[in-house]
Amino acid sequence: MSDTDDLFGSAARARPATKASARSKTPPVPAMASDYTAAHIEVLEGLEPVRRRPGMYIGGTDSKALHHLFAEVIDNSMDEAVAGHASFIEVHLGTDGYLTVADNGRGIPVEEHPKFPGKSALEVIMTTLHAGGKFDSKVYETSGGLHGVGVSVVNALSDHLEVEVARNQTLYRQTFARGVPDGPLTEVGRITNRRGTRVRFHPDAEIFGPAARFEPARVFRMARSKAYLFGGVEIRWSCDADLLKGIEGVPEKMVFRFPGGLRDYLAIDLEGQTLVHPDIFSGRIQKPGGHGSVEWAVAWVADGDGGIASYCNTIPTPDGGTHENGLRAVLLKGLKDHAERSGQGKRGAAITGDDVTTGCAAMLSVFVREPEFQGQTKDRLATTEAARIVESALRDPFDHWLAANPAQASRLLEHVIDRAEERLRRKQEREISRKTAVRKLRLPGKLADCSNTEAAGSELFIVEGDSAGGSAKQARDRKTQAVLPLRGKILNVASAGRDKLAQNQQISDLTQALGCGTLGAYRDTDLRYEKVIIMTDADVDGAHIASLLVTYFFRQMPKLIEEGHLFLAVPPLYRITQGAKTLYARDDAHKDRLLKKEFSGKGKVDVGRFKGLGEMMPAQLKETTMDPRTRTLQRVSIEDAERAATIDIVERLMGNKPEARFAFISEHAAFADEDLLDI
Ligand code: 0RA
Repeated sequence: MSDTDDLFGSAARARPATKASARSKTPPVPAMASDYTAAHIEVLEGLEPVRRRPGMYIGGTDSKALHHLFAEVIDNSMDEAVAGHASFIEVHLGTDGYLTVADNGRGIPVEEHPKFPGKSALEVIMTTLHAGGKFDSKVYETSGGLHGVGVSVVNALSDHLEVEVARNQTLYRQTFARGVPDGPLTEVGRITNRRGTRVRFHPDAEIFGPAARFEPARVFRMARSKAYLFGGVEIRWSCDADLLKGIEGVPEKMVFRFPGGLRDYLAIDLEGQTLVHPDIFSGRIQKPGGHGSVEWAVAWVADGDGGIASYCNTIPTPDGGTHENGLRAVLLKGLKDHAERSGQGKRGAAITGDDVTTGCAAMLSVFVREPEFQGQTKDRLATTEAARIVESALRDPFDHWLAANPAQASRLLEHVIDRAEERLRRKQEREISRKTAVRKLRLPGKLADCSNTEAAGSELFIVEGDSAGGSAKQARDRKTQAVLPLRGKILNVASAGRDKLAQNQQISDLTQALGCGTLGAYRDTDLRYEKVIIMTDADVDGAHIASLLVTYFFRQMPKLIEEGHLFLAVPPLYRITQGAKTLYARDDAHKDRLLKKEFSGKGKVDVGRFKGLGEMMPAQLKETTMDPRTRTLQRVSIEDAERAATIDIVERLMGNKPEARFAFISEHAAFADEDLLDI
């Protein structure tokens, strides 16, 4: 339409507001700034709620809310452009923190507002809540403004805002501070080379905090998205160079123009990527008034994840929502139907929505009335109607697209079925590996493991009998010490055959607890403990069990001994008490030495002999045998083990003198110095 002639034809209406008012029967608008006191109060009352509760209008006072101001201002210009009145929009971000949005549209009307005598329409729009859309719904219907709260909110939350309108070959200007006019709308002069509206504003630090700044990259992306969401509108971006230091991907100047809308943007975005099919599936269903409109562009990339970028009323919805669900559903249904039609129904049945959308690069834009957003950041569309709108809009076009390109449709179907089969295969693999992991980690039920998962610093106590096992479990440091009780005598490894060995519960418990494997399969790195400590009673049976165990290690995992991991605990045989003094002796010789050296003739000396570990109090067991600070450990050398493994030694150990065991060990053990502490 020929806007200028129609709208600015009347010379009278082309005059500034003051003169226009003079011509009308309403009182003139005051011309002096000082006369604006009344207006101040009125405006303050009108916009005060916005300043008092900004969150109610722009969703908060954080960076997202701050950038919402930009959306609000550019949306007004977008409306003008979408309506065909403006052909470009300029966006400029300055080092001074001001953001400028200008268009070459009709310009905000400057004439006296019919409902506010003496005030220009511009001033009413800038200072009255909700005045933007309601000014004259026939002429001024918002598109992006579907969600708009009006430019007056931006005005209220800016410490300074300036509007310039080039209209009727005249340039007008009005400035505001926190929503209050600094003075009336003034006529700056004649202008013939320009028309339209220019809004320049600076967000109020009182509202957004002293550090609040527009982020160049964010404003850049928002401006660009407006350009592809309203294909054909040209947006000219510029930003002061100083603001772009250290910021990548944001140029000082750039012109956005996507005549093909989302399709054009997606094509540029996917440049250099291989598509499964050559043609982007795209379309647009436009409803009068914008409500219920949908635009989409969809492609599948051969490698890579793709991704869906969706918008509702030009607001990005990075967390998806109902509109994306609608897209997923319609693509899934379309492909499954196509599989059916092409005799692939069975394979197609396995396809899920995720199979269709992984590798799918899509842009989706919907317009609905009063959209509802959900989630912490309100980044997900909740309006159920949107799913239906998208589905019904895309159903036929997608079927047609598939039918019209049989070759690429079958390539796409193959690709999606591949995804489904790959997903099922992976799921199967995961299940198998979980099972093996469980098997690998399955520990014997009797094992009281330590909480430390590292081998370094961990110890396993192999304990004879359940009662000693119980004491040991109480005496241990559960962080670093594990306890495995073995019931009764373990199998004589020397005489047992392979099969018998494998079937023996005690042996298999032990092997599992150690985790390192046996013989050729032994892996020192898989050993779950740094020290393996055999802890048996200081009697004949205990000695026998110890020698059987040492023999087992010697035969099945000699490396464990060679690497110095195997130890014998040295529990005491005697407790000697005199008054408050208690000492423990590990054998007869030790007892005699202690009695001579440590105990005087004064008072009764009591010498008690432990029958077994189970007889000791946990605290005693801890102090005498398990606590690294007070215990004695004997490291078993490979030579010791070799001797233990020979029958005659075993017989000797099985003899009636338990002390012989210690004599044997003392003779042959390679002591670990750090552990050698006399009790
Ligand atoms: C109301 C009516 C008309 C235009 C506008 C508002 C308008 C607002 C903005 C905001 C930014 N740029 C804008 N451009 C136009 C048209 C009716 C008329 O000209 O009388």
